[in-house]
Amino acid sequence: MGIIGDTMKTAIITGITGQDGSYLAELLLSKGYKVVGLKRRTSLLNTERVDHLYENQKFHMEYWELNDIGSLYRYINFYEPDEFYNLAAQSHVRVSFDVPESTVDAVAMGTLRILEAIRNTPVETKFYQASSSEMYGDAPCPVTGYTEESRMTPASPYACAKLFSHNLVRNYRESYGIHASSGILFNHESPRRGETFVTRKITRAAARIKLGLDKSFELGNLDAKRDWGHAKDYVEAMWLMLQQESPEDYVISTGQTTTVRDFMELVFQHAGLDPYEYLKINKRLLRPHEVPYLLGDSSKARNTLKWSPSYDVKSMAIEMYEGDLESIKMER
Ligand code: NAP
Ligand code: F7E
Repeated sequence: MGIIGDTMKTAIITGITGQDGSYLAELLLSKGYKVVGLKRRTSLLNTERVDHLYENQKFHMEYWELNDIGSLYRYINFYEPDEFYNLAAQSHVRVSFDVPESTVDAVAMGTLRILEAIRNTPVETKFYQASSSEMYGDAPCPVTGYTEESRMTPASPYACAKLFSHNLVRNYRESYGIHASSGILFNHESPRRGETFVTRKITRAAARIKLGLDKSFELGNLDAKRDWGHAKDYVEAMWLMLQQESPEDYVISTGQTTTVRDFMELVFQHAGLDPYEYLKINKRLLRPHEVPYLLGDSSKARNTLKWSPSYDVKSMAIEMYEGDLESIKMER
């Protein structure tokens, strides 16, 4: 009889060095999985988010890139994964306007390459695709939030490529019977969030100003609204999707939306600071096409997966600020 923490399952995770990859690896290892993380070669190691996992005998790392087909077949044949989580991507929306070709190749063609490898190897592998709320773009939002059925009008190269992959997952599921699911995840953050995403920019800026290290910080559009959740909660939903008998797509969100301005004020107020004494608006941080409003309706995931978030935006923001304050103090 299988018990929690004693599964014989193997999972491959792409994007292991990223925010979500690290939390998902922790979750799966705690359930007893063998976890194989796929990482691209970088001139600096870039494994800070997973360094603490190396001592676990069930954690393995292999080199790979989203455009490397041969290695995919090799790892799938060798490790025979029960589950494959595709989290790798050039995930910065603003940057995707600067480097559209490599972003689209990695996000769109990268997914196609993995699905083809799963289809053409004799290994039964369940597949998870990291879809995104950016796919809705500026489509009209229902009062209760976007659902799995809402219209999608992506507004960046990143979002167009994610929508291509999203459609491809459905197509491979229907055409070849692959257990492939997409999680339409709304923004999720954590102390491990990349430093150029707006929440982490704000919590780091507040911490550095609090410690007297900086006298100002820059932002772009303060009016955009996002449905912000915590990455730890969201990787749980990824795993739940692959435990279902039939593969389907699910919106994962908190159901609460907040402006960048309100998020900034919340963090600075917690720090005992007035943000407007330090804030500079930099037009270079605006996007050629902004997504103004995102709110998700995750009723399907709540009902079917029995998933619900444990953090709200305030508890998450405070955890991020306190995390930054501590780590900057330690660095000093
Ligand atoms: P992240 O922190 O930016 O991590 C992205 C990962 O992809 C990193 O491990 C990165 O490697 C890897 N990667 C990028 N380009 C690659 C390439 N060409 N070949 C191989 N690996 C490559 O992103 P995240 O926040 O964890 O998000 C995980 C996934 O969910 C992404 O697909 C993202 O688009 C999607 N998503 C995120 C959110 C969110 O709010 N966080 C919401 C919806 C969907 P390096 O460390 O070497 O750069
Ligand atoms: O921007 C505004 C910006 O870069 C949020 C990715 O994980 O979530 C993320 O994409 C909002 C936007 O995240 C700055 O204009 C203002 O309206 O933190 P962000 P994002 O673009 O929503 C989705 C779901 C993903 O799938 C992506 O992978 O904040 N904003 N001032 C700013 N944004 C940034 N980055 N920097 C600023 O200075």
